[in-house]
Amino acid sequence: MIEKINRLKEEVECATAATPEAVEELRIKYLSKKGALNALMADFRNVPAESKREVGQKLNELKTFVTEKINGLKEQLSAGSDLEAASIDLTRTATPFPTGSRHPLSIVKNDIIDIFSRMGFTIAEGPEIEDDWHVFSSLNFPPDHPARDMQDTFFVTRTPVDVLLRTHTSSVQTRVMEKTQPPIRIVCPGRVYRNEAISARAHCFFHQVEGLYIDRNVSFADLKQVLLTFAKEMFGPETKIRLRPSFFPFTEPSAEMDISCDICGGKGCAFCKGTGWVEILGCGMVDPNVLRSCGIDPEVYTGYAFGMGIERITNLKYKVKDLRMFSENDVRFLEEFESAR
Ligand code: 2NL
Repeated sequence: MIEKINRLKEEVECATAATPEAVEELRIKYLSKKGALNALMADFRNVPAESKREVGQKLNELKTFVTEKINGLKEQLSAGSDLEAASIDLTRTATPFPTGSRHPLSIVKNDIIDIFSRMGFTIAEGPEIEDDWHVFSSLNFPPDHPARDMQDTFFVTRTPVDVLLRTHTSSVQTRVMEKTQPPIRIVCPGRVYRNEAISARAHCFFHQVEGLYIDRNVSFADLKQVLLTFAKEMFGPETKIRLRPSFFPFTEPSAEMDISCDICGGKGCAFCKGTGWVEILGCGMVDPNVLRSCGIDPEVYTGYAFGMGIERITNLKYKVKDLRMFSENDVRFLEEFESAR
């Protein structure tokens, strides 16, 4: 019996197969019901009791050996066919494929963030779907302020509480103020929503970067210096700034900032409507009511904030005439801007 087992093992050891059919033949010959291995198993009954242990073990080993051998042959063959399928010319030049380009709003957003990062600001982000408190109430909007109107704001639900699409990224800043004590120095980029009819000059969503700096002894002069640095970095070292008094519910005093028109250099042209100046952002000292609402003591801390539309800055830099271009995804427009790689 042992001899038979050894012979069969040798036989299988030498077996080869060039095709899947040949492997299958081997499998049938050795492993099927009527195969050589089962024949040996049947003989096992006649093995004397004292040899059963040794012979049984050998038989089991043989079965494992044959199974592995046949599986091995199968694998060899399929690897071979993969190789054949992969016999492509690796020296051929690759087919070029378009890599796409960075969206102009992303380019400008990143430029703005880079400039403020170099001045020590970090980035904060928050949800686009917001509640009334973080978008309006905490920011000193009176209950009857027109911005809270259905005409201006997209509401998701009005009961039991107002849930809405944020109309500015200030809600990110109120969330940060609620969670952290000063010093706070952040910029908040993001998409905001307004209930407006879409035209060349207005859209129902646009993008903003707002900034906030709160610490002891922060003054309007600090704000002015940071914004002058931003304007020169963004639009060139010759750029001048001008601040005009304005009003926002969340800042007091408030101002709007113009930069010298970079088309006519300040002499006056159609772009700046003859004034030599173009408006780029709003800013001011954070209203004490806002600080108090967010758990920051206005007797100890002061701060400034500013906000700008990324579309507006992009229009100034790249002279895009129609706001709708930014959301149409027309590749002929998008390809005008720097490559993404
Ligand atoms: C604009 C004007 C502005 C702010 C945004 C702000 C945020 C907090 C507190 C106080 Cl949490 N102010 N943000 C301040 C002044 C102006 O944006 O025209 N944006 C496009």
